[in-house]
Amino acid sequence: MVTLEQFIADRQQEFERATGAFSKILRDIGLGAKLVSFYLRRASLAGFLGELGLTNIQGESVQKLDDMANRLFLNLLSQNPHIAGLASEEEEHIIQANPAGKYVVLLDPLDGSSNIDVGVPVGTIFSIYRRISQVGTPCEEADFLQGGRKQVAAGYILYGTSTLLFYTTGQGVHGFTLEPAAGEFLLTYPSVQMPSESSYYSFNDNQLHEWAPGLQKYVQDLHQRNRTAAKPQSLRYVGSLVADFHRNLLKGGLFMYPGTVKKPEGKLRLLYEGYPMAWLTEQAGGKATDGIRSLLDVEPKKIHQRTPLFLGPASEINRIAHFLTENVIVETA
Ligand code: P6P
Repeated sequence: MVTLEQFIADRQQEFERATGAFSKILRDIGLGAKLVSFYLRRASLAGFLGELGLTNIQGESVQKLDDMANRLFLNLLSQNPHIAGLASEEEEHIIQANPAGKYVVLLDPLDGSSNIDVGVPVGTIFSIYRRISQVGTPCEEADFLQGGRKQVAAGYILYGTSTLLFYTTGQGVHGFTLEPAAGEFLLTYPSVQMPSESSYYSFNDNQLHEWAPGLQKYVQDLHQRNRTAAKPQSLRYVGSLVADFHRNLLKGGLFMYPGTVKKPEGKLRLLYEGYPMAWLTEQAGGKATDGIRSLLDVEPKKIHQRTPLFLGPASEINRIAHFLTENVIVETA
């Protein structure tokens, strides 16, 4: 049994000259995950479900559990001496932590929270950068807007049938399962690789008529391929990015949340949803784009910037790019 802390300690050289900073940051993320997991599983017993009665920067109604997870992670991480600042989906502005810290952390504290009331898995997503502003001074927005390829670590926690923590530092994707009896995350998924064949497709087609014509053709082509495929791909979409992504990471599948005519930038956030999931996808051998470009190369301009998001096996991602860039006529039977 290898604990998360031991695993990181054994691989310190992967992260920033073995300063121990990463292990301390991930330890605090792991502690936050254990506490959020505890409260989530008791939410309906403790009156934690439902809306807080506030609206966040995204214009969305804040669920009580969104607020709990946000405050819990921010309180924990802002006391970590290695963290200079934080950004959160639930906070309009960046949050100053420790000027002597060398890293900044971005969070989606509780992703998919509208699913909690119906018992569907939800998650936390994190992304870590080494700051570029002067150590010893307050962090700056530029520290958070370095671009996806400058991440030094990224990962997610899935609060599902078990509590899982998956992360990468650029040396593959590694997964851990919380053992409640020990209160430890134990290594259960070393060096994860996404299957090259797609078994699932995950997208909400309620705005299909507003998607780019090439993407509508891709969907037609997908259904057409299923008619003759030995193993047709199945639709699996629970509406929690972390849950949908995690299944597709392990089993092979496409997740996409495209833009529409009215909202070309789509719904999901670039910095604390797109970039971390894109890096994990690439590290697991998959491909991540905005439909055309590698998502990690999409330039960040604002903390809460949205982006179309396509994550999956290269076979499907390349097909999507082909349909989006060619006027492909799909043979309809
Ligand atoms: P829709 C949850 O609200 C979320 O931010 C992601 O976790 C999820 O992938 C997406 O939105 C679901 O959006 O429009 O299909 O409900």
